[in-house]
Amino acid sequence: MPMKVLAIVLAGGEGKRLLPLTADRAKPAVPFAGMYRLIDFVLSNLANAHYLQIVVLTQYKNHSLDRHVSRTWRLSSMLGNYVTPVPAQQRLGPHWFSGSADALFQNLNLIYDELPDHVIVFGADHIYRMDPRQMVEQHIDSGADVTVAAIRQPIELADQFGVIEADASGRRIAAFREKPKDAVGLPDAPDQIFASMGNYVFRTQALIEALREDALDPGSKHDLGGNIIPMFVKSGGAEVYDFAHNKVPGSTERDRGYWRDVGTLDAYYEASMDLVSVQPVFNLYNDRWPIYSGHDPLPPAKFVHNEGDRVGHALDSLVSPGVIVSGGTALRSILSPGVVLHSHSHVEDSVLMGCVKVGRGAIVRKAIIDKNVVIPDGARIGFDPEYDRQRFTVTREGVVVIGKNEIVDR
Ligand code: ADQ
Repeated sequence: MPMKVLAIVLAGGEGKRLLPLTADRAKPAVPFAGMYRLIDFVLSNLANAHYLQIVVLTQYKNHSLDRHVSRTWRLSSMLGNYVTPVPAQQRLGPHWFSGSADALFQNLNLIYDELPDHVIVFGADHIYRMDPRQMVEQHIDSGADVTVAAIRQPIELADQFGVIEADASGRRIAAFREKPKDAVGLPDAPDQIFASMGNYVFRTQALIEALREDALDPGSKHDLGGNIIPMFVKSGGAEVYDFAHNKVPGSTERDRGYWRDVGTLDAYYEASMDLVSVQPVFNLYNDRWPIYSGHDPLPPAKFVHNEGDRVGHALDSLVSPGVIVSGGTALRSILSPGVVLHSHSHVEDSVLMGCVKVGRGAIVRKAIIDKNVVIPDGARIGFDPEYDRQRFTVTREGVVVIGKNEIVDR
């Protein structure tokens, strides 16, 4: 009998560091690369691996996330397959925004319903390709209670991750510290740490027992990384899965091991600009491990040559369906569905989300512009950092970010 596996995707993150993009949507619902939402990457990894019983736990501002998951990820139920968004239990008071372990504890009934042998618990806000079957295989072979996926990261980022120290075998986790300020580098690379990717595989019974014990602890923050994983490390039942060994069909030396936590605006921007570079590291076009998404029925993108010498064009850019480039120019940019560039407008090094309109003669540089924003005729964005800072969010790296539906003056 093959092992039965239930996948749970944690999609309740607030994503404060992505504000204003998360002002009225959960972080996993943030649009990416024109055609996707962040959650599509983890769901595609699970679906490509044929893990098709998937529960998505949502919480914070979950409206657009629920709508996206229910509309896009409707699987045929005939074979018992599903992707079900489950909102947080309606509890009032200070406990509303509870930790990830509490979210699992509140939904233990979903695990009892399926009675899986193993439970995959994956985060929802990373850009990567991964075949989770290889991790599950290692987990089953080793007999571990939990297996944690890990990747090498620069030591400066240690305080953003769960940091893993493996024992001499390189497999058993000897120590796990959530977001430490004083991490020590790896023996073979002192400038790197082994970071948890926030992706776990649990033996079902071990998970249930750990969640019950944690729920009774008044001192716990009910956090998987902060509380549950350290519990397993103490009992000796935690193993590490090295993501560097994961191989996905169609991947190359170049994109193998690519994983980005786009938790900050600058990281989001950098991952987006990779896609418009001439040779991106992340290959969106690997159709042997597709990234799935859904979108409204839209006409093809159109480039219009409308005013004498003005030829509407885009170079080194991703151009989605429904876009109209009418005598404007896009360079190294992502144009999401429904974007319109009017005559003599110029957009460069920017991400324009759905239905952004750029007026006649307007210039946009190094910006992320959220849905429906109208850039008025002749406006200049990304030229005067002081003026931009008064009106919008400007990141440390100087990226101007304009929130959804914000009104922009000239
Ligand atoms: P963080 O991402 O900081 O670190 P957390 O905020 O708990 O941890 O988010 C983890 C995942 O759970 C995200 O996908 C988030 O959307 C979701 N989530 C959080 N609270 C939730 C809730 N109550 N209900 C549903 N979903 C919820 C984690 C690990 C680190 C690891 C990094 C890798 O704790 O050890 O290194 O991920 O990015």
